[in-house]
Amino acid sequence: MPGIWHILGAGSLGNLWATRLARAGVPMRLVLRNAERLADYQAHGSSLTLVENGMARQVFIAAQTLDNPEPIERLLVACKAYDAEQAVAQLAPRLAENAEVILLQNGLGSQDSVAARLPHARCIFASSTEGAFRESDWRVVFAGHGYTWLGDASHPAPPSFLKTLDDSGIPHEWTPDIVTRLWRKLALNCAINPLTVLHDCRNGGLLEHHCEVATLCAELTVLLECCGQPAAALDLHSEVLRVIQATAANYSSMYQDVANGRRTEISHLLGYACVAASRHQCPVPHLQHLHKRLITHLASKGLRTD
Ligand code: NAD
Ligand code: KPL
Repeated sequence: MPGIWHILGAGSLGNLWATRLARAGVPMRLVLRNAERLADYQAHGSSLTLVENGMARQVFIAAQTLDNPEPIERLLVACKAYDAEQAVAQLAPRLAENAEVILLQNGLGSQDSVAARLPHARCIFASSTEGAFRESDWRVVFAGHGYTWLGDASHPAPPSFLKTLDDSGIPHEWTPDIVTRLWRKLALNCAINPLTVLHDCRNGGLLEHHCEVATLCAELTVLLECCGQPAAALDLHSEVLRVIQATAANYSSMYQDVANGRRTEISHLLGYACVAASRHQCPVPHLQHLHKRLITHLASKGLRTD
């Protein structure tokens, strides 16, 4: 069915995208995990609520389960990085030849795993600085305006759906350097997020741990260069300090996951960086030590360490 967007992952970011697209009249389906979840959605009036600048707006969106037979031409994957591959595998038989699959996951690793499962689809990677959280099921709060970069490292031509994003008011840019952007964001997240968890502080609290941040940035810079990502390494330390200052009052996403007893995306952030360092024989003792400390901390809270 040309033109229809299927949204897999009806969580914070998925619902932020779904409500804005639906508001602009874009035909779409939420793809829910099972019949129970679909029944719950229908009992809530088959609608999502978007809260933006304190104003709540209800948007009606059709939904279906993973095993619905409808073919999929365009799929937005908004699951966590650790769920993306398995969730997409469940939908793979429904994907049309040359379907477009947009991957919103943070960190690295999940995008390649998904792409390997879908050799006949066009996988488009995304990196977003927008912020959203779920106030309750089916109700999402637009918490931070930002930008989404999209790109396909193997095909530079932009897809036709960018016009739909314009019409839906989703700020975005098409970039051939999406992998560089994802590496840069991963490095920022590795320098900030684990330390906020271990020091139990807001991002601004890291200004009191200046030396630790500087040491991690120095190692991350060398790692990015070893991994063939020199552009992602440029002025990393200054950028990390800028982000710490600009988001001083915020709790990092990893801090919030831990505080709420949720699984973190550690394997696709710090874990991915440490594995890449071993593969390139790049010494990163402080990053490895940080990874071990974070794993110990997560385990002490009864949280998953992968
Ligand atoms: P979330 O946990 O709020 O939502 C994920 C949703 O996916 C959940 O509703 C979950 O039930 C669903 N899901 C998982 N497996 C599924 C399956 N097999 N079938 C159907 N549904 C399934 O997560 P989020 O905060 O929206 O984050 C999604 C991704 O976007 C993450 O990688 C995150 O790092 C990234 N991101 C989030 C934000 C944000 O502000 N929330 C900002 C930038 C990037
Ligand atoms: O992206 C972030 C996060 O919290 O995940 C920032 C604000 C950059 C901190 O690392």
